Amino acid sequence: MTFHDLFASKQKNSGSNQNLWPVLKAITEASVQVSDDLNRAALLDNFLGAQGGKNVQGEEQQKLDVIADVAFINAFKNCGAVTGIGSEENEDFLAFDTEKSNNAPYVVLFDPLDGSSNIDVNVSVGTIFSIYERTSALGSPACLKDMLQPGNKQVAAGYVLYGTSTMLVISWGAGVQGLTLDPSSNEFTLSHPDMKMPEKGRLYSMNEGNIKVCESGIADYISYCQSDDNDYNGPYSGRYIGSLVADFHRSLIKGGIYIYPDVPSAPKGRLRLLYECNPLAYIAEHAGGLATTGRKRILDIEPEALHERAPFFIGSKNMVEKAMSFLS
Ligand code: AHM
Ligand code: MG
Repeated sequence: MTFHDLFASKQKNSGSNQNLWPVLKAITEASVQVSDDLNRAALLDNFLGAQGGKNVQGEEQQKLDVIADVAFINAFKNCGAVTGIGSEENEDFLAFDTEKSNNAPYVVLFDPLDGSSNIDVNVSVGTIFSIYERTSALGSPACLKDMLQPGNKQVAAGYVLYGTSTMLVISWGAGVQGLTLDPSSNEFTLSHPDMKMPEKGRLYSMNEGNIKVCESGIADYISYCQSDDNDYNGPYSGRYIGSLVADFHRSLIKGGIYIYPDVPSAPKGRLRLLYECNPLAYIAEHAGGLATTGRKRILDIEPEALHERAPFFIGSKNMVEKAMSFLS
């Protein structure tokens, strides 16, 4: 079943978000282009390596970060249903501010290419996106308030994983659907209907280089995972790709936990609330999983800034609850 047919069949029953399709179509079009760029990057001039600039968070931008950012911005601008966007790669949000876009109902927050330190080494990366209805009046340009909504207001969210195949995992409130890109037709086709995250698992995912500098409860939880004295009576397996989308996708399918706590080099956590934590938290919860800061639900945080960060514990419900029980 194609993405369009899937969306149409689910909408028939719910009737909500009727105008969402152009936004979802824009995501598929840009991600097909990015997928193609990633596949051929090493063969093309000027696709691999650093761009030579830093983004607003002081991180080195890769050429493909910028190429992906432009692809998604253009797709959203042209789709007619998005009034403005916020992106990891741009300091300020962008109001498209045309007559048509000022009357468009949605804003999108996104990380165009997550895990970009993995591009040059041919390891999976992803795009993460979050869609909201605007709060400002139709007829006006998008404003910052449209962007700073809590995750519990998302109307759709998801990610594209550029892995051994390219997959779109998405929810618009009707379960979590996984679609695989068929390269022969460039169509996303339903491959993983109604995805559910196992309630528990035996895989943990964390940059363990940070274990000695984060709060002691985290080291205690990781020791629990590694001990004979846990719910499996033997060590879990550690798995860390360093691409959030890929690490999360594994947990979604097999069961597991991903942790990025606050650390001295990132005192509020490394991951960005609006376009990394919220969309994945939305997917996790719709699949039966859990996402918290270690202390509170991610989706209930009232954001204050476009690029704000949060500590992130996400994955199988029982595992996240267990990890949280180690924090004082
Ligand atoms: P990015 O958006 O600049 O790629 O940063 C986010 C990435 C995540 O994909 C990944 O989980 C994390 O940063 C890795 O951080 P670290 O290298 O500190 O383990
Ligand atoms: Mg990112």
